[in-house]
Amino acid sequence: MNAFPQTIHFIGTNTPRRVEMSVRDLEVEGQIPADIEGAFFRAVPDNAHAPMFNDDIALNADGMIARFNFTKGAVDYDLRWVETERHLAEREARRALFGQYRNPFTDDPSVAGMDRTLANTTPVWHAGRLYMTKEDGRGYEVNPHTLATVGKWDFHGKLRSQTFTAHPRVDDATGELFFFGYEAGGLCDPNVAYCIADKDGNLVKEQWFEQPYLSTIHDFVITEKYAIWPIFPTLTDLDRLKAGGAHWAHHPDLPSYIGIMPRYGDVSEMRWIEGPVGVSCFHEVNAYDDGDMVHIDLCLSNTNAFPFMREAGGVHIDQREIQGALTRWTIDMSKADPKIEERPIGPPGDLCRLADADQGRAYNRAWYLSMNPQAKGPPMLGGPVGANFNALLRIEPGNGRVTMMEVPPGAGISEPAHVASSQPGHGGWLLTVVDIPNSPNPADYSSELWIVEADAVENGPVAKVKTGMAMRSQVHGCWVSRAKMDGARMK
Ligand code: V55
Ligand code: FE
Repeated sequence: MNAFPQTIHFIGTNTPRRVEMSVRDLEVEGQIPADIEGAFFRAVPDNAHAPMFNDDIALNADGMIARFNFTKGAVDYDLRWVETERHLAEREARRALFGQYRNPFTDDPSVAGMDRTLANTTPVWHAGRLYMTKEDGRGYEVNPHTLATVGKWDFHGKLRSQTFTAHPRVDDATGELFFFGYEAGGLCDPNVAYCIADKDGNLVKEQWFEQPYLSTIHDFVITEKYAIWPIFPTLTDLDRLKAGGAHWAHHPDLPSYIGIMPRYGDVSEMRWIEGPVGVSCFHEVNAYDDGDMVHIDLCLSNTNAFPFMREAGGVHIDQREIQGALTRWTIDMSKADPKIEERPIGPPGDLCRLADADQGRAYNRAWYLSMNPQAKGPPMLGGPVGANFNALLRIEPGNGRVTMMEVPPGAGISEPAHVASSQPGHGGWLLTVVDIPNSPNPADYSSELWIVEADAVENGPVAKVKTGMAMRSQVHGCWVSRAKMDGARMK
């Protein structure tokens, strides 16, 4: 049997597509700006096989890596499976062998002990190498030219952590990669590995610390002085996993925390600051320090945005009832007992992006996705939470100025990538895939790549790449300039 369940995880933009491809010279409407020379890599999880369990979720789909390659105004498209150990074992067996999301106790006995990571969340570029990452395992190196899988990356045998976050941070000024891995010692291990790789990709520091509870640490932030882990009460539990239960359950009665330490310091300097109860966040926009004050900007909501993580914790609220805001947390590090001061700085939303040069520094603009309050009709189904965003926002966090790009009725929009401009004073460009419905059938839509002026999102796209296809939902993406592609370690 190889039939897919008809749940939210397999319909709309989650409809299994499962096709590797290479297409040259996609149809382009309008003019591609000359600055856009390079590759837009995207993680688009898809299902090589029907799942073992009918209640499977979109986060449990095999990693695929997509690339829009822009050269001289033309755009080519390539899409390949990430050939993880798991993907290859299932390809050989011609069926799913791995069971529930991040629960090895539900696997076929034939794969006991095998690495379960799917490398399906974020393409990461650092020091001339491309990785596909998922927070439950190490990254897989991928050849950026051929998209062939090279293998699991352990920093030339130096990395101890068994996991690598899907949200490392690169300091654009120093070229260093700051990253972490939680459950670093294996399933349900409370240890978090905090690591730094230098601009050449050498692992120069790895230290482990314990988190206060077994939370999902999806993202973190750096400033010029600090490394900061905001953590939220969505927790795992070994006994629940052994009983065949969910990896994550949200705990509405527990507090959030911030772990903060000097970014080049020792983990013994970590300070834990208690935050609001029951809240949730998957992505931070940015953080920066200003004297003793540290500002952390987060896509915060009053409960977990994933229905299956809420339900596993007994939280039953409709997706449309979730409240949130782009939120600034400020702490005064000169205090013996710093408190979090909280204020909203923008509408609710997620999938935030920043110009590379603004990472960890005071900044005056960022972009993220939201629900347009004026949009008529239901959103495009699909994506990790089951409904896609339908508005792209540009925010000036200093003054709260917000501008919005709308999409056609019923369309969905995916996380943009920012491309810097070579012209001084020009804010660059955003690339974002928009899925536009063709009929009431949720699987019937056309995916277009829109090119938008980053400082004038309200004007809509200056060019559209018409793929002629319905593409599976993206999670995250990254832009790699032609100069970086030319400097890749792999040829
Ligand atoms: C996220 C995505 C994941 C995952 C955990 O976007 C969290 C959040 C695509 O996989 O495993
Ligand atoms: Fe993420």
